[in-house]
Amino acid sequence: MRTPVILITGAGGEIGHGLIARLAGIGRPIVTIDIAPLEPALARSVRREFTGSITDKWILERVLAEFEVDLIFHLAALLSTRSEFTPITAHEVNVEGTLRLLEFAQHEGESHGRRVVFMYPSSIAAYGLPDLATKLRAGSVHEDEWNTPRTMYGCNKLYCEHVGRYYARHYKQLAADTTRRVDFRCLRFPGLISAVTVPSGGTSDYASEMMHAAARGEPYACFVRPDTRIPFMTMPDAIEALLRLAEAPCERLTRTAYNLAAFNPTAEEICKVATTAFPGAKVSWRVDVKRQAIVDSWPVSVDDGAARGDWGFAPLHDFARAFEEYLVPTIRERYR
Ligand code: AKB
Repeated sequence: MRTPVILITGAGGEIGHGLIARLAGIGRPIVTIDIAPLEPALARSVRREFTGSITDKWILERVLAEFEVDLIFHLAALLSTRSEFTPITAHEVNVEGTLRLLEFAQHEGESHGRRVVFMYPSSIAAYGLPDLATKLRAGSVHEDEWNTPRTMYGCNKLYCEHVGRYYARHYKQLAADTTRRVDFRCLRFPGLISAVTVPSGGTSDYASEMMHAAARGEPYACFVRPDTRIPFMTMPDAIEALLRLAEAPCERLTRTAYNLAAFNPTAEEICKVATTAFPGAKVSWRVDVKRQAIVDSWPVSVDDGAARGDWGFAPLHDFARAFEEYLVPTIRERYR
């Protein structure tokens, strides 16, 4: 009998870094897929590494042939800013890649006679408020409000939330001999800030970029206005949320997609913390109107009552603790 493994796609990205480090401590075997080879430190914690695109059919066929997968973290995606430059590629990776992986999960479940938990990080990009005045008036938004994304990435994420729900609840409903094997669970992440990695290709990246540049003593030109406000969360809280939802009893879950919220500072508030913690920091404001329009379509905050009620989501870091206890000391140490 084969030992069930965890499959992580997009394993070399920001979430993958934190997740692999955390899972390595639990001792479950991990198999990864990423477009590039993993850093040696990450690769050491992994049983088997496949290098290639999630859209390459043969990679999933090899995983299917060689491993019994019972838990998937599907992290591979092109983020919001990058997707606007290459929308067709974004659709291929973000939608077709996800569809292939859902089908892979169904086949894995059929081969091994079990449900496969499919963890899917969605995003606040699934929302699209039409203008700044509406955004400010809307306040904290519920999962089912304002689902009219402005970006290709947001459209991709929202659509895949629905396709995942289809696999989990209605897959081949007219075929009498089909058992649904995919247990799809999705988190709508806010902007994530990590002390150990710097994001690329996203539109919430300004928060991380500002902190890391400040610690390196490099000037930073922020691409959004100082009053820009969207929700954020620390990477350790995001990883904990992924693991907690993955383990939650199925009967407790009333939805397939959950909002998460931790804190929602303005860019100016982040700048104050950065310049106080790193007195050499030089932040200026050079607004990119197109990226500004994207963050202006994302909510000020989200209602995460369902996540708290159904599976006990409880982030450790509010704004003060995120910076005082995690970001500032860890980033300072990193660049010392
Ligand atoms: C992005 O900016 O594209 C991502 C996200 C909010 O999903 N960080």
